[in-house]
Amino acid sequence: MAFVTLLMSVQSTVGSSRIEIPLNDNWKFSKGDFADARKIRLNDSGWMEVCLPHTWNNLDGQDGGGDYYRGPGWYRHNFYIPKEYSGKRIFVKFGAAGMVADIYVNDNFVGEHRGGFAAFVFDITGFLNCGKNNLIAVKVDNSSPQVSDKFKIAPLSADFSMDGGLYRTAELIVTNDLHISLSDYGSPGVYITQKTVSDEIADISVRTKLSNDTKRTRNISVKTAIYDAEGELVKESTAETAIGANGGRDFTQELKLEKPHLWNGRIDPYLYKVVVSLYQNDELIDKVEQPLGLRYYKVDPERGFSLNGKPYELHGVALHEDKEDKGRAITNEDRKQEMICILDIGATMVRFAHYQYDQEMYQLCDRNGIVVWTEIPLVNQIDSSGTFAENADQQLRELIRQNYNHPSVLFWGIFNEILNVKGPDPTALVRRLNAVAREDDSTRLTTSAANMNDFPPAFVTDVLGLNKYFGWYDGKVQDLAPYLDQWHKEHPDRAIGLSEYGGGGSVYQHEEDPKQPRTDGPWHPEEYQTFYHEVSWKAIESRPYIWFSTVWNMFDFASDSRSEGFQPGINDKGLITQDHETKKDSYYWYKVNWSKDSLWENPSPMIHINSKMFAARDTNAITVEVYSNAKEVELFVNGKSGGKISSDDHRFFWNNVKLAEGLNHVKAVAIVTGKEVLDQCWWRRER
Ligand code: GCB
Repeated sequence: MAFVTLLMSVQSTVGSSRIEIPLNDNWKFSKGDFADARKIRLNDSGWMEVCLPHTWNNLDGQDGGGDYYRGPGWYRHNFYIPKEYSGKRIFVKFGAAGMVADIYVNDNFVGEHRGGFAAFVFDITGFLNCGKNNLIAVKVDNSSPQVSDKFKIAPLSADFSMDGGLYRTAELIVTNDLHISLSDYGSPGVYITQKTVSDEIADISVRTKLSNDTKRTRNISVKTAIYDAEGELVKESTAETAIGANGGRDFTQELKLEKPHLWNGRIDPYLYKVVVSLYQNDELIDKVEQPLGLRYYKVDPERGFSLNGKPYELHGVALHEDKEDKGRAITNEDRKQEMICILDIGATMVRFAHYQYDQEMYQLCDRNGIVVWTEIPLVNQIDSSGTFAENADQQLRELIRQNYNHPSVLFWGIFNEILNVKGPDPTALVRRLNAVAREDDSTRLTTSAANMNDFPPAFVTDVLGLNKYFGWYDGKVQDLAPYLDQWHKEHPDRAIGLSEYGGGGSVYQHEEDPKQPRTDGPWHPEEYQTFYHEVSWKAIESRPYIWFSTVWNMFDFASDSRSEGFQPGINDKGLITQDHETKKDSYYWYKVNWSKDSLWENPSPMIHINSKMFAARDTNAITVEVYSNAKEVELFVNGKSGGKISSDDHRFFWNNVKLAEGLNHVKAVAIVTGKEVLDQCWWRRER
């Protein structure tokens, strides 16, 4: 298959711009280390056939015990390179490899990449044979940091399974020998800087990294064009330049747009497109397209966040790249489904915890107007070595350079709870990383997520978020509101947001009037999670100084060393189950609140009966709770009205509702903007 794909694509591309050839099918994989795995002649017929994305921890990383396989695994792929490609540059790009990857082509060592979440690219031209079959062999290793210094990179410890493997897609990129660089920390080689943006004008500079892999100085012309959402050219700049032999240079073009159409979050996620094209003697030799969303924003300690000069409430969810039985090897289809949930719940923001995500996810956020906080995996613990710091620098530069052009990204996260495991003072490292972020991108804000009060490193970043679990890990859920007020009072100049808050809940465990459960115990009733979020959201909503809030977490996720709640190996704080199928009641609590937002002129009507999966009841008189954005809701039990009630906080309660022995049909009905909406369920009274 791969053979045919390569042959067909070559005809349309030789002599013109770059081509990208997916490298996802027909891989051979074997877990473990093998001395000859890089060798062309190795007989790998007994190896497993896999496609990318692939991880070896999709099952053992989610089954509890903290004993999932951490070690080496090898991938091999044979591919044919047509003769016509000689004289071209050929690169291999991996979306990510968890955690350390060594690349070999035709038995030659090409290079190593350390860090489990960023894309990386190697120029493999010199190792390939055109007109012949070639072998790429990749050793991927997710050994724990205790094994050797090579693995002492962030994250050293974390509450998620650190899946190994080539868990994103891969491709070959074929360019001419004059091209836009692919060698700058995996970036697209084009950096669009929004120097100033207002409703009146946008001052944009586009810096392109040019590469000349030939032995003489070459003259080229660089055309940078901006197209609007309809594909009409709106601005263009063309200039000639020379690039020295075997070298590269940055080339910057300035463009101005009057009365720009702004990227306005979920209200209007308007995107332009920037296309940088290189020409030599009027022939197109390379081209890169990038999104452009023009926006300006501010975080104010008193008034919170504003987008394009207007208050804009940032509320949403934190995520992980994970899904039941797939681990981190999720597909773009999975990501689209995630985005459907993110939009449906009414989120305006996501926090990509705790590492860099796949490009598709950033693109989905660009297109749908979701504001992104994205961060490096500096989680829980640090190491004092210089190599650890250098690798953290590298991971941060990769994060920034690979995502520089995404309009949805507004915040670069530097760390999360770095002293959870006792270690060296992290302040110097945080200062260093903050400086790296500013150097690479002076237009966005740096941020951090801290769980300790007055934690000095959290005052290094431009803004910050607090991870607070009152009513779960400590205190009562009602403690959140006074805590926030006190913090705000003590730090009037510092904007405060909530980067994490949440509690576990299982759709298989239910309790009327739930008590606060033991967090590390086996009983996490859904009803307590619901109560937790009702109280927490009310505290957040009524405090306009809070600049953002992200629930921990949108989905239950794999954390193999956890042993609590309904299922070992899972962190169950999601608003949706780990298979991404079942929405918990707390999901609907946010949906009803977030869809009433002023952003949505006509929120879609909604009604939801809570505790639907609490199907077996052992009392005959129960309390029924319904969420709706209607003013009034009527409840019916077995066809008989239980009364119409009104509410001004979307929660409707019927106390002392009597269930008959056996199966009961329960229905809630309301009228929202002239439309009838209903929800129903069946509950069985056991005795
Ligand atoms: C946190 C961590 C996050 C955990 C979460 C939890 O504070 O930042 O990685 O998963 O708490 O569920 O305990």
